[in-house]
Amino acid sequence: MRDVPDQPLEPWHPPDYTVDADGKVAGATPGEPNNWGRWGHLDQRGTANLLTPERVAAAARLVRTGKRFSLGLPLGGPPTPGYRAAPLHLFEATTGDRVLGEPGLQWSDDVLVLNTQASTQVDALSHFGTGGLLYNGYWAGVVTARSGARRLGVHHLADGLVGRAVLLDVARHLGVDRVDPGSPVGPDLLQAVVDAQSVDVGEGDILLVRTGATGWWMAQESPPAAGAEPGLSPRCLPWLAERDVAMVATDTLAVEVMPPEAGVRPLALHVGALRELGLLLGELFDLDELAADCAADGVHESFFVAAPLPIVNGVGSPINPIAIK
Ligand code: UVW
Repeated sequence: MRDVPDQPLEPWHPPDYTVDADGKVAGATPGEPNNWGRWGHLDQRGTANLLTPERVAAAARLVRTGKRFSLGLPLGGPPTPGYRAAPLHLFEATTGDRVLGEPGLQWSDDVLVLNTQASTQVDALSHFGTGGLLYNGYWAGVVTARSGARRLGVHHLADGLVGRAVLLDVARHLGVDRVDPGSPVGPDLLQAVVDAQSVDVGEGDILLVRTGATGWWMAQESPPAAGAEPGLSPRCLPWLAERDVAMVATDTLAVEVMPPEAGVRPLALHVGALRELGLLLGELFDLDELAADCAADGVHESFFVAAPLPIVNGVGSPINPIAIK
């Protein structure tokens, strides 16, 4: 066999911190702004705590016409934006096979092998950290290949992401089909869209920010590999924290602008949202149909329902979010 050179190794220093029996790093401090400790020392739900029964009931009262919009991309069929493998969809014991073979009862099963981040999805708070730390001071080592997310798993969100959604149509506001790839949406632009649409954004809201990216991608005959895409600048984090929103979802792969702005660490918004604020992130939302309806009737708020799968210790879940107007 030919010589195989050893891969270079990074030096590794044993951690100089202590992890307590709760899976938390003793004495860990968050960056700013943050929600560590706000819902308790052992909280694993972050801003899902803002989706209170009162807010859910108030959001349900927004329903006027009963029109429903699925914000989920098709699973299978056309390729989904991104670099993750398409779902593997297998059929077992199908009706047709039973008709073609021995007559009798007909029934079908199917099996889906799906990267939970590969299509429309919510990130669990265990999905992302930095410096060995996750939301609320949990140690990043609580997530292992053997056991999954032993803290901050997506099953903690299984009672649903339900509340008032507000669509902020950045692309329409700018008069473009899609915001340019690599172009950041900063807090001033978010506020300009809020003002132009005459909507309010407040505590516990679910923000749906449309850039046009997914619609553009899905319309391509030969979809390009994932690369640059528009998205939120990490400069939006204080704006989001001040308004105390429960979730931010976009029609992009990463919510945040890719590549990052000059001088900004990659995935800084993921860190600021998931690790510091416990702020739920939704990705690859298909917002075009809802946006067209909002533009037509001038109503940008809706009742929003999405049910993460109760995947024990999962770091994310596919969802089919529904907006009801
Ligand atoms: C990464 O790309 C690592 O995460 P996400 O799918 O949340 O953007």
